[in-house]
Amino acid sequence: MASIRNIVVLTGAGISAESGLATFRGPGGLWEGHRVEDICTPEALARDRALVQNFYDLRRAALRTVAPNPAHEALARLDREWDGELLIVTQNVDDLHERAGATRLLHMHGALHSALCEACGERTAWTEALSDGPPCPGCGRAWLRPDIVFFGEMPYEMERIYAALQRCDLFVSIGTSGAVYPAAGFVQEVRSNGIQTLEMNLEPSAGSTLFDESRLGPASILVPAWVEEMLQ
Ligand code: BV8
Repeated sequence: MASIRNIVVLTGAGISAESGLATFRGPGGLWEGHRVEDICTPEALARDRALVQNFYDLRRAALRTVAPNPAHEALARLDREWDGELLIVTQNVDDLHERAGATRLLHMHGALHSALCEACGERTAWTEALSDGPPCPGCGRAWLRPDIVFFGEMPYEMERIYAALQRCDLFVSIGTSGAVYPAAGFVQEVRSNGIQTLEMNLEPSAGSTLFDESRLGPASILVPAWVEEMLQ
């Protein structure tokens, strides 16, 4: 680990599971009762705006009922104390990384706590419901949608992510099933540059065999232990 200066950490729904937020593809998962295609696509928003808006209104409201867990706290500690480069790339749309204190962070699939205006393109911090069609703070028109990257839409800040992947010495994946691209392809991207890779997950992800090391177990145990190792 001595030669490690620059780290990229990818997180998925599994890091928030112990905070009480449902993951997507596990039993009782978020998509249960809904087909992903019915909710998380531009076509779904056009076809049944109320269904999609309500789905995200419920999840945005649920943020008030959960708190960061030791895994989020540990990554925030690494953020504070790591003097090399660090970028936390989260697929999650919850605000638990921020609330734990992480700052070197980006949401590649958008955020529940942000709204996007389909009329003027402005993105605004947002905590309330969108179903009742509130006016956009920028242009005043009632075309706000969840600032979420739907399937078929381009994830945010891909240039910045790939630049960080090119520069890093260690790529760590935490709590993701490796089912969704392009995030699931990042490990492949860094392997070709001989970068060290570590996965921490409750069970082997789809890409487990691509990682130099795979630690299985709950993030609230594995992540604090790993951060302790890195900061020694
Ligand atoms: C795009 C929105 C291109 C918010 C989401 C090949 C190449 C490129 C693209 C594709 C491709 N094949 C198909 C595609 C298209 C598609 C895709 O990947 N489809 C999949 C289903 C095959 N990808 C896209 O459409 C992406 N866009 O590619 O654009 C493009 C090019 C040109 C022009 C335009 C576009 C957009 C993808 C983003 C979609 N939005 N979410 C929301 O509703 O939340 S995806 C959704 O899944 C979430 O963001 C979530 O984060 C993400 C991934 O899920 P995970 O986070 O991994 O969660 P999951 O439940 O699956 O797994 C949890 C894991 O945690 C499990 O492994 C479990 O074991 C573990 N776990 C559980 N508890 C714990 C734990 N681990 C540790 N501790 C615990 N306690």
